[in-house]
Amino acid sequence: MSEYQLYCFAQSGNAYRAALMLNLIGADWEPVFVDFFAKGQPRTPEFRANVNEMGEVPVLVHGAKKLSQSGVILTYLAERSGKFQPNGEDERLEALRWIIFDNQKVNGFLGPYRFLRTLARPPGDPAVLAFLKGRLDNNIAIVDKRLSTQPFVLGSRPTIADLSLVAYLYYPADEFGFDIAQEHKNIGAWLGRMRALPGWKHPYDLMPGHPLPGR
Ligand SMILES: N[C@@H](CCC(=O)N[C@@H](CS)C(=O)NCC(=O)O)C(=O)O
Repeated sequence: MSEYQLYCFAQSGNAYRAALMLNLIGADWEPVFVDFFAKGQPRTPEFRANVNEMGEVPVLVHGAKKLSQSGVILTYLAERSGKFQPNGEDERLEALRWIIFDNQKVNGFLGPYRFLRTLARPPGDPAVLAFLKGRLDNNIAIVDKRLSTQPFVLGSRPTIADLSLVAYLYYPADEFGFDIAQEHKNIGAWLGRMRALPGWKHPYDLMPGHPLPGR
């Protein structure tokens, strides 16, 4: 058995953060497929009792430890590996600030937007999509501005703040109906820098479950 197991599925950008981090630090890890689309597995009593009471992926298993929330998983892996770690108190707090902003306002809206637009059956209410898109345009522009003066979120080197913020940004533009990298040039360039890191892989190549059967 590998050292780490990651409960995940290919369409989950939240899980991608953890999967990408594991790959970039060269960890010995394996995915554990969670069938969200056909079985609604994270919503089952079994999953909540045995894997994560919050009913979510990602969940990282490391020996007796079972961690959820991608920000917690990223922090744990950074501390263990010494890689992508913010240095000192100021950087640690700054990384946490961007991870929370990302979870709530950037990928926290982008994930549901893509899900309701492209993956949900039936698709989401257009009024909900319009609300999310309006918030997204504003919040993605904040990240783009941040990246206009420095190559990575905290400065000159990539950290867990970058790994959090890339969550949904490598999925195909047609799943969103707009091209984030094209519309936001600083984000586009930054995604290129992240893609160049040794061990980078696309979410559909890193986690099981793509393509969805029958789609
Ligand atoms: N803030 C969480 C978000 C996790 C999350 O929302 N995961 C989704 C998959 S992308 C999930 O498991 N949803 C289960 C459900 O909606 O039933 C994190 O960063 O780990």
